[in-house]
Amino acid sequence: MSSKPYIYVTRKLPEEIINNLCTFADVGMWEKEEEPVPREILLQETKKADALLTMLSDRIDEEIFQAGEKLKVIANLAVGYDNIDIELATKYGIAVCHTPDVLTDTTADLAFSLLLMVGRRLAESVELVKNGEWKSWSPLFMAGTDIHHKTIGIVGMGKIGEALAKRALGFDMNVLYHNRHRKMDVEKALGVHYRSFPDLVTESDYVVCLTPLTEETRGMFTKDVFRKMKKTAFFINVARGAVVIEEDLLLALREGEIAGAGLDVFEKEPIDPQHPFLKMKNVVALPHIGSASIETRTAMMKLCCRNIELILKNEKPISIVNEAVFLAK
Ligand code: 8YV
Repeated sequence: MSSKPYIYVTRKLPEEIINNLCTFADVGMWEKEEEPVPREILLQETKKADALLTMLSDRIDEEIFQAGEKLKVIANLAVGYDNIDIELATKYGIAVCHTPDVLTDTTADLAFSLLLMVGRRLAESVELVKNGEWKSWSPLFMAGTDIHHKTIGIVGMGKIGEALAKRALGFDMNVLYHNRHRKMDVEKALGVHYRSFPDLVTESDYVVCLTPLTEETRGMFTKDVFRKMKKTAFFINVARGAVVIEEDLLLALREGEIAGAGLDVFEKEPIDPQHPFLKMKNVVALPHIGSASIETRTAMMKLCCRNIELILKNEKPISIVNEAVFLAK
């Protein structure tokens, strides 16, 4: 039997990444690129594993912690970790690592792209030309809404929020934000303005949700919130689908309470191809690609590997969620 630790990777990753893990561990991997690992296999592999490299689609709960008798670390390929029961992981003494920082700019780029897409009706315009429906010109043909001099309201002023604010300022937008804790240093450095959540949604032309999914934020965008928004305003979500009551958003879009939505995330992913969102002209839907650039996904994978390596060597990891576990050792 090998004396090396065993790492199980729950989705097919590039050879270069796996080779790097193989320098210090034995590695098992779910070989399918587009299908999540079946639960029974994940449980079986966890029994042998010192470390798991997981995806957002893997539910990591008590059953996993109980199966993982040798399990020391779970490295999640995402900055978010709402798929993992952190409190229990901590109780079981299992370190949970994630991938902040390396995806900040890429995710902010995507959020701002969605804003441009919905405001200037870009997806609709591309579709129209491709379908041979560009027949004439009229003064208001495909006229959208300006971006410059409009107000963006950022809900969740973490690192991605700050990076988005910089992009918005570069487009001459007025930037409002809401966050659990007011950030005077960011206000001073960037010239952005704090608002209560109700004031932010009332004043903004583009409301962008960047907040992590927690028990506090689950379902925070309700019909009352959409009703407070301007009828000309857009809602953009690059956080998690479950921060929104999707039925309420659908109703707000149908009844003209808001002008449109740009959604990178959904309560159920992949979204059902029959979902009513996908039939609406004023909805731009993306397949959860916030951090999906080759450079960033590579950096995220490398960060997961490095965190695993450090934890297995009993050294301080770069990005741990439940630091108490590491400090307790
Ligand atoms: C990813 C994300 O696009 O990091 C997160 O929390 O939601 C995104 O970066 C993706 O889910 C990678 O796992």
